[in-house]
Amino acid sequence: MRIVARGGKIAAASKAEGTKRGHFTYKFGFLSLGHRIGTLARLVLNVRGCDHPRISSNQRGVLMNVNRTVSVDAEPYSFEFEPAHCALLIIDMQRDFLEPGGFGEMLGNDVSRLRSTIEPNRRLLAAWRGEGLQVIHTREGHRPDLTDLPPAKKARGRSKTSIGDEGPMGRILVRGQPGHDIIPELYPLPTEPVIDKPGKGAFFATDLHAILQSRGIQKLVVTGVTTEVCVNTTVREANDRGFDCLVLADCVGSYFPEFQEMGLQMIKAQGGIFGWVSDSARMLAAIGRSAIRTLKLKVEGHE
Ligand code: C5J
Repeated sequence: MRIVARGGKIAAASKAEGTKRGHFTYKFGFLSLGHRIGTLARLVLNVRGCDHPRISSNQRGVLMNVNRTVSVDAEPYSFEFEPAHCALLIIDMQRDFLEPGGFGEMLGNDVSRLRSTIEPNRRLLAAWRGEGLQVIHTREGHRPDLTDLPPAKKARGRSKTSIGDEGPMGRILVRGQPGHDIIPELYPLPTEPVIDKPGKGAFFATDLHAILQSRGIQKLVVTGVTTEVCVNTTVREANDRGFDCLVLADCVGSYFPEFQEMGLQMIKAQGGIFGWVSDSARMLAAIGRSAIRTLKLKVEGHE
């Protein structure tokens, strides 16, 4: 199937080579024919006369060729990924860490410090979903009977209330309690896996690795809280398992400004010893560029 623009209208022409590698039909094989034609029609009609970086992901629809390489300006050097093999991994954006009365506050932290991460994550998530790319969420927490809670973790901090105790948002850091849930702004869609993890790293005692392998994911864009604890631990675990990780600085947060700074430095230092660091603006620009490039090639008949 070749889609071409003619006089502002879309014409679709069947071709014998329609399933060839690199061809539109092949690359969008998971979409129905009607959806593909409708999507490209919307794309062409929307993009004509638009300044491309300003096209919102809703306007664009499923624009990105999922097998094309996207290049994001990052440190220590550009991060490149094929959208089909990359997932957005959002770490622990739970009420227990971001709202008063939860685990974060119980440990003596000012939870308002994490709230600046919500809006960049929300915009990124909308764009990512708009392109039909993969999203995975994690939550830190424990079984209601606390059998997966190491006594050392329960005792740590020596605070009056600890994990499993009753708080204003239910039992602290316990699965199924209101505080354990993800904040409404970033709430997972039913199609997005949610990894419940008992530890700081998202690979420890979870099926995250199996999910990434079964979905052919090799690279991760990592966001969430907190930068130096669960984000860093997960990036290190992922790195040791052979995944490339890009951390977006404005989409990760810490209760401590100095840990935010050093948590990011530690990832990208020494030539990217654990991964790459960029920000949501540079990622959104890269997604926009890739979508437009794909569209131009299609309209010009190169794909
Ligand atoms: C912490 C986390 N900070 N999600 N957990 O205990 O980073």
